[in-house]
Amino acid sequence: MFDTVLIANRGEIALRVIRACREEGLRSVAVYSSPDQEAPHVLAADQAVALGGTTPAESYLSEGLLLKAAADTGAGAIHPGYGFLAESAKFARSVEDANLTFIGPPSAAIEEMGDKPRARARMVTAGVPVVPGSGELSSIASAREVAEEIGFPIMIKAAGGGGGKGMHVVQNPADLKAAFERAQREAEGAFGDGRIYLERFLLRPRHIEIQILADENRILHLGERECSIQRRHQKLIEEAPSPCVDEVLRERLGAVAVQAAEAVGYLGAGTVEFLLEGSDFFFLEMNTRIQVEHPVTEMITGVDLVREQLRIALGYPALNGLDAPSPRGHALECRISAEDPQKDFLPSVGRVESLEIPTGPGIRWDGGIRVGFEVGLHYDPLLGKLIVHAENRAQAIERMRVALEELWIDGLATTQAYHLSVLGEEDFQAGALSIEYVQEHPELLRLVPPDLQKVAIATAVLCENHLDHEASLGVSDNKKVVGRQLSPWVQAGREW
Ligand code: MV4
Repeated sequence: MFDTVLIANRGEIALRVIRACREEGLRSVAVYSSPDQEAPHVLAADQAVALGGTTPAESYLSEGLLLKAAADTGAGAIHPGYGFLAESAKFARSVEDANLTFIGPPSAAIEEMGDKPRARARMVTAGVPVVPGSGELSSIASAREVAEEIGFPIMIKAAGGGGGKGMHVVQNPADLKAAFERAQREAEGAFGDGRIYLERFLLRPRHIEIQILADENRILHLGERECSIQRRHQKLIEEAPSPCVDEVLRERLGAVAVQAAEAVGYLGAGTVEFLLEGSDFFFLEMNTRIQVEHPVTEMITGVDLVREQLRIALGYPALNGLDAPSPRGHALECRISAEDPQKDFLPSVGRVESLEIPTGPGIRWDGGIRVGFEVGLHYDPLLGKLIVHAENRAQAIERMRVALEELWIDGLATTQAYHLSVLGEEDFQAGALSIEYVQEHPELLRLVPPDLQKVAIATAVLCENHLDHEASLGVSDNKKVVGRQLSPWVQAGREW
């Protein structure tokens, strides 16, 4: 049992966990690096411990410092958030060995899912469909044998990879030897583990994932999230439900996801990823953590997934023993990150000069920034997530558009405007999605305004004109127009 949780993370997810702790009556302890001295999560937590250091390795990845901070503050549990140490079986084991609660699955389940060919073999045993492919490949000859059997193109993957790292597509038999050798070399270099395996390469699949919750007695699923809109393995927009999953497919996916979690003795919140090709689906990997996009599931189910993580760790039954609620309406999430779509999504840096967060029915902002905060290059560029919920997908798109037009982050380039162009695009509106969507729609980049400063100036001019106009009408005598009355996006017009 524990009454204090150390949060081994920063940014929006640290704030998200702090709030859930508060609702659950738990004390929260933040940790921070030198550049994060005044970060929002430090101010929000009940207590904060300086780790020192600048790089992640010196701070949020330093297992020794984190365990010491937990001991020093009487924290009985550690929540790893996502990224950093969230999927380190070794860290989870250290936490367990220190007699602390790791808020996540047992370290053995992390380990099992972290080794991809081992996870594949497990899934086959558990009756979970996997992409046709091989086990660990010991030679080019064995690779050739499997490849000829399943047919080209194939994809060579690193056993220790995942999340898009260490993958190589091979189009034809002539390229197999070179690709095999390169994949092995790169896997050894990147993961210190040269083991590789291969799968049939799926063409234009969709990325669908199932949220599960597991307590000591049962495992339940909370439906799917559609995560196909991504770029270089970074998701941009997620939604729930998926526009291509009907109730029958949802129950098939859900049942299989539960089987997958059962097979590794799962506990807590987790996500089972699938690739969907037509109506066929294949297990890809399991993410043994809370995910960035968890809010879309929360919005359509009404379940607080982070609080469920805490409660399951405290020994309560998932959902207090109730059945999974049937989903209601539609939710979208746009990740707002400090990246410049005009510069091939190059990370941008700067001080947040002004910040206006949209509000209203069905609008949620999970953010990790405030005015005055310096966004540097040390960490992931995610600034916050704009999430909406509405009765149906079309209304959710409209709600998101209006919310995005209201959001105002001044001081650095963000992905905000790119999201607006996606929302207006017809394939997106029709739900015609695949993991190739962003690549297949290069025109969306040209719809992004070239320079937000210009929009700001245009707004200022419009405000001036507005003031002049009011003055000429004599209506401004007893009131002062300050700032903008409408979103600068709207004022400057939508034709960039
Ligand atoms: C694949 C695939 C096509 N065929 N496997 C990328 C992340 C990692 N989890 C597995 N990934 C893929 N595996 C086969 N057999 C295409 C991808 C893939 C992808 C998957 C999910 C979301 C985005 C993606 C982007 C590019 C490639």
